Amino acid sequence: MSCSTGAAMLLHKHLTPELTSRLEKLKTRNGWTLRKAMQSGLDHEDSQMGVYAGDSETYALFSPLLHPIIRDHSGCNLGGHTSDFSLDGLPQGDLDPSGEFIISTRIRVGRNLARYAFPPAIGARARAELEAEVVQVLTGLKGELAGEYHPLASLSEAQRRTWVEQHVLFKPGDRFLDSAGVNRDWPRNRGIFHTPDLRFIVWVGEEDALRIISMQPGSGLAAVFRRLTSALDVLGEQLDFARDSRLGYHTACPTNLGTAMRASVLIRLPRLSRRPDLHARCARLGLAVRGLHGEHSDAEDGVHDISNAVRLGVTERDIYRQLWRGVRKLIAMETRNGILNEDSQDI
Ligand code: DAR
Repeated sequence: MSCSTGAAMLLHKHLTPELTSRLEKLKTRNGWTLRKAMQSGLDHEDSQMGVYAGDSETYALFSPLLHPIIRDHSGCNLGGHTSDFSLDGLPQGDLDPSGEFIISTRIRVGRNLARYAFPPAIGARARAELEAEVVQVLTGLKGELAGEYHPLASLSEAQRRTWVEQHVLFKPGDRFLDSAGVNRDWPRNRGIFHTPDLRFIVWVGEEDALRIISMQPGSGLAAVFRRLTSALDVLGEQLDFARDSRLGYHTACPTNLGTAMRASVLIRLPRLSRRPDLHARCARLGLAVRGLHGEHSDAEDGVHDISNAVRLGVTERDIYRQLWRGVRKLIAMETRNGILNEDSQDI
């Protein structure tokens, strides 16, 4: 299914006075209301969506508003979402064997637990219970996934700063997340699980209950994908992830619904970076461009974070294939100084 992406702040576009009067008195079992859902959009006119979910029930109770917003943003008709982690028949060698372009590869998924409120709405006691349940499972992981958990409050400021600079650890939520309530009781019952080689990491209590991350230096996209798939198989057997057959995995932000997967490379594109059409070229390849320090950051020295633009209405296999093909084309364009365009047949 192809998905186009939508326009600017969607809350104002889709919230009518009739919908407001119809929804404003409703409340989920976790106390999430229409006002709380849209507080971030009310506080920040530059929001893309302007809404956050406090729990799975949010997507059902406020569907008259949220479903049009989600359709608009994702370009999908919400007819059904399926998962497919298979790589059979897809290229699995190194995307950039010479290492001239790709600095590192990272794939993350967001997950929330079905019986807890999501970070915007969760209370202090429930956040402590969720952390304890998740840490018990994480610390039981074996083999290449074995590691240790560190509550944020236990980290020295030097260790915290080092890991944040290395993009290993998360910071307090940005102004959008702060308005949505994600930073309440910070840093209590948030933490990071990691393997000794920092190639498998789990953030506990960031924007979603879990951000499950596989990453490594270089361009081994298949190895990163397989490590994540293995982890999700084990974690999914022990943790009840919030999801349904229409929206896929439920996330606090509707932009992450579906696969909740962002597969990315940090890549040097010094020649393409000087061209005004890099973002447009990437968009036509189904890719999004971020700066060196993730969302809302700028590129530095021609280094960009390139990732899949769509998460809903596609499978994890689709995302792998799209990133693979898109990055190969960008590298070909870079080596020919952008002379080729993305639908050229000889790249
Ligand atoms: N700032 C929110 C969410 C944008 C997507 N980024 C996330 N989920 N981290 C907005 O509606 O603009």
